[in-house]
Amino acid sequence: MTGRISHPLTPFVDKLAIPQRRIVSEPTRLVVRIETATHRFHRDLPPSRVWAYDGSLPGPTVEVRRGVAVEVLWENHLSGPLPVIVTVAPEYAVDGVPVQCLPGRSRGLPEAAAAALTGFSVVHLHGAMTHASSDGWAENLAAPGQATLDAYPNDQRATMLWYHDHVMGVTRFSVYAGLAGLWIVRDDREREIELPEGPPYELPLLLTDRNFDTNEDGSLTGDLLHKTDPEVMECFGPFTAVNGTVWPYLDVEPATYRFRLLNGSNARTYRLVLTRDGEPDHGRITQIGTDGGLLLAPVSIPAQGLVLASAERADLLIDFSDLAPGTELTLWNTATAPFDGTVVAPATAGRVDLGGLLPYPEVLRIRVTEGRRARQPVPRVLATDFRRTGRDELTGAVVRAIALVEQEAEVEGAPPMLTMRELAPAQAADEPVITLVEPQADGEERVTRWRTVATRFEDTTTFFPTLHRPEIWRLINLTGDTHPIHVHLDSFQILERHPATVEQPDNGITTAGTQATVRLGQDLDDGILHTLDDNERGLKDTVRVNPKEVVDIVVRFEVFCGRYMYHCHILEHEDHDMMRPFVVMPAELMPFMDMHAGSGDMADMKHEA
Ligand SMILES: [Cu+2]
Repeated sequence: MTGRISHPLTPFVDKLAIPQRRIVSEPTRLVVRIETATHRFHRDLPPSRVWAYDGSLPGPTVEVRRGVAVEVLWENHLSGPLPVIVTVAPEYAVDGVPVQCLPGRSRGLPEAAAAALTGFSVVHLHGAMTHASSDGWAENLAAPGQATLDAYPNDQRATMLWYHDHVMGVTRFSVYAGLAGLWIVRDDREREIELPEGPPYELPLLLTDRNFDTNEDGSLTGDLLHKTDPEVMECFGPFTAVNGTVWPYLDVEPATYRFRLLNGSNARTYRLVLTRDGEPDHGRITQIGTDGGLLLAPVSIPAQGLVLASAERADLLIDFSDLAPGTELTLWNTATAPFDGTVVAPATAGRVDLGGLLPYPEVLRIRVTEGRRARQPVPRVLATDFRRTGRDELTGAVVRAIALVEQEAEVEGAPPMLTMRELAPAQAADEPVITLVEPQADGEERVTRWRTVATRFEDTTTFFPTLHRPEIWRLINLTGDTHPIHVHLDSFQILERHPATVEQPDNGITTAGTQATVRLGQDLDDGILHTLDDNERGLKDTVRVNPKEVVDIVVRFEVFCGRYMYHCHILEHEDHDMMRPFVVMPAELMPFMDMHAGSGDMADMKHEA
């Protein structure tokens, strides 16, 4: 399905807005009001009611030097109801067009439970190294009228973080309502290599997809609409906003710019392609950083385009210095939804795909103007403060395995249940297990069996990583979609991405058990590149796990102990129920921990690497 539907909003007529900056140079306490406000997403739209930090969408960008501690008093002044109409359309398609492609409720009724939400909040600073008490535990809520004081040491690598709401079960609505903002940590290395700092040459770009309700005549009301359909549980909005403006334009001088991108969408993955005169024009883009800060050396973006799933970031240098004033470039999204990792040629940029829930591929128009002509050389060495860990250095490390599992609903017509199932080595042969088959260098196969020890967020904690000790976490995707998995606290390194075949018996997925055979290292002809991209070789806090894939990451918690969480960053998945806790403990306390079922297997797991 590739037909066109009309543009209800004119693309590229509003200027890109830069969120207000809060530059912090010495230890400070900031006060941020979490409040109900109005925001205009496009000049052709009436103002929308939103929830926003300090009344602005996105919230103010906090910019701080490494090691400068910031406390934030998050004051909850929200007033209900939730400024989002939440609805499940009664059918997947109307007149052959999937309803999620369209604005308006498509005959769905507002969901009463969501309409009753009054504005409980909790703030998580994504990617931050904080004490657990300031990490924004999803159940530690502030009601309207209450406030929370959180401490952010900012003693970590320079990078762009983001703060957003994280309320248990309804994060998808409160972030969609507008509760997100950026937080930039800067350090000396960035100044040494003379990276642009601040506007006009350094620009944050926060991408979000949104949908709006319609009047009887089909015109847009401006009311935010979280619409799903009976077949797709995620919300994929048809309109892309950059820093809160739908399809903005940006004027640039013929100079080098630093774009700091974040995908802040609930569920939509972007594959960004820059075109000039209708052709991909990626030679001028150099990626220098990712979620966890600078890469070791600059890299090109992948040939197919820059893929960013929810919560992933990219730090780019883009050189416009060769271009004449009047030149126009366009940033497009070529990723269909739900995203499954399938590669698409960049030449498809600009193409509509209604079946792929991509009615409007526009993202941003860039116009070159008169001005300072200046090309910034890209340093050949970027980060000097980390190196990649090899598998040979991980002998004896604890190995943990997590299966990403979709279970059909027991009630007909209900969406499937998604869980992250924590696994432990299985002793008995008579229980449902995931069998992992791994070819070895000597031609032999290594076979391990894993039973399910936790599936839901409220199940017993089974992950107790030891402070300072590296661990390998294996993410095994048994579903048909890509899941961006985010681990709170320290950034991690992606060790390997393995292609894998998955065989599942009928009824292999039950509420408590998981049965499958997963064979690693197969050559798959499934249109997905099961390899690690160059821009994934830095430090990450969110990793895409594609279908038919096992991704091994190396986690190591270096500073803080306590209770944290990891989860899928598709917010509709995080809310139910792809989220699990873990507890970091110092080695000296481990002998005193009263371990529960599941964690008793740890002794066996230590020899797995
Ligand atoms: Cu997911």
